[in-house]
Amino acid sequence: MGKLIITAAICGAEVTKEHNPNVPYTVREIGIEAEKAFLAGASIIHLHVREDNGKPTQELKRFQACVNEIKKRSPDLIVLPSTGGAIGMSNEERLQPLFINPTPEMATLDMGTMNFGGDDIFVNTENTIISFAKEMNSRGIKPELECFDKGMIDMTLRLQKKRYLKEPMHFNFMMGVVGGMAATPQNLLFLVNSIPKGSTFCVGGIGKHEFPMVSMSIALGGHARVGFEDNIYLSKGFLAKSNSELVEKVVKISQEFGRDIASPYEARFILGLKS
Ligand code: KMH
Ligand code: ZN
Repeated sequence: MGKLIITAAICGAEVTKEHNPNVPYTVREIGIEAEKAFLAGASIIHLHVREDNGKPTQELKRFQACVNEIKKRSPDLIVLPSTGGAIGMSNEERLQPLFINPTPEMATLDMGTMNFGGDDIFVNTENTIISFAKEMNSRGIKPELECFDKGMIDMTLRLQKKRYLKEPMHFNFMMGVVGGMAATPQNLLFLVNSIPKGSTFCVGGIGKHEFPMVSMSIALGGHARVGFEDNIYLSKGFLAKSNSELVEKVVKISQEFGRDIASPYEARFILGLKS
């Protein structure tokens, strides 16, 4: 089996220091968390950014400052900014990280609208997805296709047929979001069996589902996403002190499965990124 790419989703838009005081907000905190995750084995940082008070923002200036800080500390890392942002943001707000300089190698592309707990709706209409895909294509940015249920894979396949998405495609299956697909082995197998041959995939799970889902992905030849965006606990009742502890845990699991960890250089090769 090929090497494992580890993505660290270090910050997210929803989790706060009230949930875990180690969630990074400031530019410096984000840079340090990314560096620690890199040193532990992550090759991709899935990036959301915050104002110093923790408020999620998609402001280009803030993204640029955070990317500069990350690249200053860990130049090899692949930075994969979010175009999902936070619930309620406009499409224009959400697209700003595509204008980071130099142009990001990858960015998230959320493949459908869904409930997101309580009264929240994460809106991604077909036209929104197409317009985001066009923006990414025109800048040579490889989308990471965020699928929270099977219908989002079907949307992906439709848009790929219409040539809005290029092959080989890279999927991220987020399991266990309230409003998305439950984090069960059967559901994950269904998703993995539904994507075209030659695609790559990564798996993340919310809360207690993070490590079981990631372990399944490792066994199935997929890649792994961990981080405070999805889960703040290292184990039941024990808050992680840093995203790097979550990355270290995946590294151990992967080694038990006999899979080595990809460096950022190797991750670029696996994902077909030009660099
Ligand atoms: N914060 C969620 C509403 C992404 O990064 O593209 C959306 C999200 C997905 O986190
Ligand atoms: Zn995200």
